[in-house]
Amino acid sequence: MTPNNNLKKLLLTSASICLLTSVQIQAKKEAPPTVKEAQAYVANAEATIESNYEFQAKTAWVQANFVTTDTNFLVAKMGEEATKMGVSLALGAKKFNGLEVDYDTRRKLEILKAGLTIPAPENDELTAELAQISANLDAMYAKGCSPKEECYVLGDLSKILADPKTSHEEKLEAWINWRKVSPQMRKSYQRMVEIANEGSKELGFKDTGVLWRSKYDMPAEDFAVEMDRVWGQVKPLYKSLQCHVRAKLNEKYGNKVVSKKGPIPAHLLGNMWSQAWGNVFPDVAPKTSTPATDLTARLLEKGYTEKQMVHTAEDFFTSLGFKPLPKTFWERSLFVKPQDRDVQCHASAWDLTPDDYRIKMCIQKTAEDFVVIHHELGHNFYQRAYNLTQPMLYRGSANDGFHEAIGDTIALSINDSYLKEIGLIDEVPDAAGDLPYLMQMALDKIAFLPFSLVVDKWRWNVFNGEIAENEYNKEWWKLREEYQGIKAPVKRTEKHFDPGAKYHVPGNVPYSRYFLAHILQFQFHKELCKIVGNEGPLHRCSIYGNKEAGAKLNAMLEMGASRPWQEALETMTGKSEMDASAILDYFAPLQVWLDEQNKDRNCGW
Ligand code: X8Z
Ligand code: ZN
Repeated sequence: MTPNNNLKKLLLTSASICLLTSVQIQAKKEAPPTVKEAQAYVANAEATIESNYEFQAKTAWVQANFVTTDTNFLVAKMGEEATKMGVSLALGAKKFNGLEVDYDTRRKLEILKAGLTIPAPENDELTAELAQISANLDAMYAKGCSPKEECYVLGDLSKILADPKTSHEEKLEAWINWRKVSPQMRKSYQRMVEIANEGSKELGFKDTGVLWRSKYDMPAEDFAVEMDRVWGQVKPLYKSLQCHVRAKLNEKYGNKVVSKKGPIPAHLLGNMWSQAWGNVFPDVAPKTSTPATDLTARLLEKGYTEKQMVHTAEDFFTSLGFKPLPKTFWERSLFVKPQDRDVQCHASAWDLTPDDYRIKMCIQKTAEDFVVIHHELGHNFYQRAYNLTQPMLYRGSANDGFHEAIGDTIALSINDSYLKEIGLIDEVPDAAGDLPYLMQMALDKIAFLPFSLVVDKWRWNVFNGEIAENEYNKEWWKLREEYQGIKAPVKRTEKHFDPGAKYHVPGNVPYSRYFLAHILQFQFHKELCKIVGNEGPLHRCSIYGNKEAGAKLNAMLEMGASRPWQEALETMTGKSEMDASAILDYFAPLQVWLDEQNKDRNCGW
């Protein structure tokens, strides 16, 4: 189901066999474990997970497509049983700690131990309470209502923020309104943290943040250092971008609204969370003789429907040699927001059986959503590649960042040469169009990086107790200011719970994966572009139609989670290290331009 990894599969595992497993474990408690027992344990765990997966995925699918009190009830029940199962499997796997076993058995035991995202302790009441809280948080976000039952449509509010022509007052109102849905999550969130931490401790992790960081084939402490190392590589580019955007927004709105110094007010960056800034492009774009292609306008002019946008994305994958998605994908996916019911509109990709793939998305006919469609299909093609080749516990990505990177890697080829090839534009603009294109990309890809760090730095510190409940919001904005150089446009207090207004917080989806993905996708793109024989700049390279590039990509996808991610990366790029030099190469011409623009400005905040 949604963000697609082993962990979700464990969450989707049911109770009946769970009991059997724990009984077996208890019966064998006395004797020291043997290699044979470890192997049998793993085989049993895989069978258990597999036999329950479909039922649980379908329960979750129905709830996400029909958010009602009844489906919430069902999903809470299912979550409760799934967590029990995951905890039981993890505790059972722990029993084999220190035992020397073959590579696959060891790897699978480790996957079982760190499989859950929000574990409960071995206690029925607490497990039930946790499942109820998780389901409620998720539903609160999907419904988008304040405690006074004023309800908001995120898509509509987002349009106000995205439109450069709406006033800053209108933007502020939209920004504030969406944040009325989250204060009611606060108490539940705090309780969830308490219970999940207790669960994590029982599994042998200091807190839930440590659990999250220990899924990367390296010690948890090293992972945080690795993230900071890579952020250090790209930070100068981000600072230049922030500096230029702030100067341009200052020109547009005046000193009273945007100061020339200090952080930028968060409602003016074209996005509800100021996470991707592509919508302020018209205000900050380099003025060159050749304007950038307006893809949204082209899609509208050509009369693209939502479904056609998905077909075009699928065609990119098939052009690389991937088989088309099954017929059921088209019959069962959700592409358009229904008018008559609540759905969880946050886009997601699902694998319900090894031949049932779907996306669920409230598509808007914009360039932004055209890219998100590629993102989602990347999940589906990854899922199918490993579902057909790997055993249950390896049916996931090399790490969660890889899953998030595949569709985005494909979408890096959505440039003018590709758009001409598929008839969306008639002529490829000359090189003068490159800077605007790079600016458009940087507003989305570079602006995103510090945001993706903030979301998990905040949660890591909540889980380890450094951020107490009475400073949730203050600390959120402190991190937003420190890393992103943005600030809340109006006073926020501890009555608010602004992290909860971002899907992944109530949804408990770890966010570091997107940081990793934004770095990795440029590494992948660079390598694939070598294969297609690209000799020009990276932003002009499209891998569309190249079967050799597709085969290279597929080789990595088929590995699933069977090897450490460093090896998967090596298969693809020849190097086992995450490295921001590809993203820096890509944006090198923009960095030069930004330096020139910023030379008389006071950058930093
Ligand atoms: O949540 C998503 C995808 C589903 S995995 C739509 N993304 C993050 C977000 O929307 O915040 C993609 C980029 C970042
Ligand atoms: Zn995704």
